[in-house]
Amino acid sequence: MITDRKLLNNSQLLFKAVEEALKGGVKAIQLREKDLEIRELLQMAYKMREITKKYKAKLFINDRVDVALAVKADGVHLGQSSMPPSAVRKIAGNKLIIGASTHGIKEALEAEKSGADFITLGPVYKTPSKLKYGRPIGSDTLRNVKSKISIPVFAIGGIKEDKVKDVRSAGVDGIALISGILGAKSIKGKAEYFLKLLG
Ligand code: TZP
Repeated sequence: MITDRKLLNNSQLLFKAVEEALKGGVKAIQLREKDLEIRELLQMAYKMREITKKYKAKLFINDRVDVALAVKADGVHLGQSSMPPSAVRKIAGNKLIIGASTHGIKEALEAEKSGADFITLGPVYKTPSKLKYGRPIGSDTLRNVKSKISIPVFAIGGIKEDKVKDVRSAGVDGIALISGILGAKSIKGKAEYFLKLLG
């Protein structure tokens, strides 16, 4: 699950929501609050580290390698304008798992070549935030990328319960969600349901 505190009313509610998701079995949290100033982001990251530890879940920090290292996160998740995986590896060695956001086969191949440990690929479907994340790529692109790279691929973007079957049949290794879980009335219940569907 990826965070977006703007879907909740404040940061305290986000911490609660994350804890609910972890109770429901979510295995990893990516702290993605791109507009926060660094001090505030760091504070949130320390707190997220505490919560994820309690549930033995992984913590990823979006973009900021320095914050990821400072709070001893499990990994960092890089965007297309972040430092490339190869440069992050020079700083972090094997202290961080490196994820990379990709939107198609070209970026996926580049991320793998640059040393990413896994990629997210999407948006697969229309997302609530419409075109902010680019045009939906569809599940055929997932299938194509899976057949051409060997690092794990996580589908992202517009994934709701009714899409799980489609992305699974494309052979992806997992799914990454924001609103699918964070927008739910019962966050714990929704997380449990997604995990059941994933089998
Ligand atoms: N990258 C590609 S789509 C997306 C990101 C961060 C947003 C996913 O949000 P949602 O609510 O799960 O569609």
